[in-house]
Amino acid sequence: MTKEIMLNSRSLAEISKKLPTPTYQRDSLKIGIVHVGVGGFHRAHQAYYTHLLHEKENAHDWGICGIGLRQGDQKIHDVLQKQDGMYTLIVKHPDGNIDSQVIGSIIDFKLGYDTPAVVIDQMAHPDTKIVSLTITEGGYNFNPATGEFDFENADVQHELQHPNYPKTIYGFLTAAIKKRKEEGLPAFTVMSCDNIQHNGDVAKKMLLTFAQKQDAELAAYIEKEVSFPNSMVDRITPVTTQADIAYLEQTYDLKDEWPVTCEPFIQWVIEDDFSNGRPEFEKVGVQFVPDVKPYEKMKLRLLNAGHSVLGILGAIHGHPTINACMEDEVFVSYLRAFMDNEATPVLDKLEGIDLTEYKDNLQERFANPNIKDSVSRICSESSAKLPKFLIATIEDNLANGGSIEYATLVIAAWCYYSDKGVNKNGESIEIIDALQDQLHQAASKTNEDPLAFIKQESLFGNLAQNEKFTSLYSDMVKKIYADPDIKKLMI
Ligand code: CS2
Repeated sequence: MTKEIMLNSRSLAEISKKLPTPTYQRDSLKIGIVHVGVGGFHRAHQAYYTHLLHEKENAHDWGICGIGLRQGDQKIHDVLQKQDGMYTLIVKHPDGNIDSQVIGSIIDFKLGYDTPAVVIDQMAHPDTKIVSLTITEGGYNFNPATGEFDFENADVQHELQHPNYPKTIYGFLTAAIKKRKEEGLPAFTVMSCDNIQHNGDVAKKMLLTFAQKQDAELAAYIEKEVSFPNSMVDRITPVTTQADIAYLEQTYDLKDEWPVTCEPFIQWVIEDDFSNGRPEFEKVGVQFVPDVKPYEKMKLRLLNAGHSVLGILGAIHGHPTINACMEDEVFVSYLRAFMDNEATPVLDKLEGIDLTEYKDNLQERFANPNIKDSVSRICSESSAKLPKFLIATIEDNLANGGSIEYATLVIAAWCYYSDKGVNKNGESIEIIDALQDQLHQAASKTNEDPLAFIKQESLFGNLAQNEKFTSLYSDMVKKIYADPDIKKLMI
């Protein structure tokens, strides 16, 4: 048996005989980007674009330091420490081809949950120019229905009292910005890379609201000095499986404890608004635009909402993956009808984008048989996703007199899913949601009150008062509870 090669700096020369590895001098990179939330998506997207830039030219001001703020980040920290920040990106094409390469743009990793000063110091370091975020929709700490900052969060309460021991992103950002200000260093840019409409504006509003409670003078400084560009980010990145790890071992004798797999498609559209300089990402395909909002809306309301439509309905039917849904004609037609009849009519005008082509392309991406994106990943944290991805479309259509039936079935199915936790065959569904208990409690009252689930105002606003919606919804809920064979309701 050939000897396994561990992925780290010492074995790079040997690995480079088998697959592409960084050709730039990693040890001369400075940390210009401090990135919070080093999940698969960051590693397949921003860290990949940054790697491409390093490959292309000398961009040594722009190494990345990964940051984990939660205890759950220990594992990625340990793996990346062991692998000197490197990992393999496995790009899976629809025709079965696979390209793998070693990515080198992450050069350090720091954990903030029990040593916050280490992270604050890194953010406040003179070389740091950008703090970027993929902290997921839930990490922004706003009430989905009102859009207002949630001061009831216990971690927020803690950090307001102990500003040197922050717990959420807001406590870390204010501590670091304050330190930079005191030391006379220019403010960094806060660059949100999450699937939230107006992600930069939301990050700004939340940070300012928090800072105002903590230190009004600092809040005024942030408002004046810190930039928050909005961006649209896109690359489907399923959860890494043991099979992906085994693939690298079998194909390249390479031992990588946490590679990332993704689709070939990649897109990043961002506003050119940076407080303290930026990498020349346009050289590697990133689009800089004056106003990213219409692009974000298009992506969230078609791709992310389309995913949720397939995910929730697929979970109840018993399809394990998104590509399995796309092998099912009923699901394909349903998805297209939702996109054409409900999502598209309420999008903003976009110069130069052919929406038909965009939707055709989405269908091809979802159908990629090698991506095998699990419906459980797609359905995870639906309580943070659906208000923005799907419920917003229902609200827009109610206001415009448009169709709501395709999206409403998904909400009714989400109620059944949250209540029963099983698919139509009675097999249990893995549900991952921070609000799972609340969702389950509300949904389980459906028999007594068919509207119980949608009366959760923090998710549904006042939809429970809209007669057009409630009559359609209660009819659908009754039908699903009577017979959960969801496909019968999709035809
Ligand atoms: C997915 C996204 O779970 C979800 O919300 O729709 O993770 C999606 O794969 C990415 O946004 C693609 O860019």
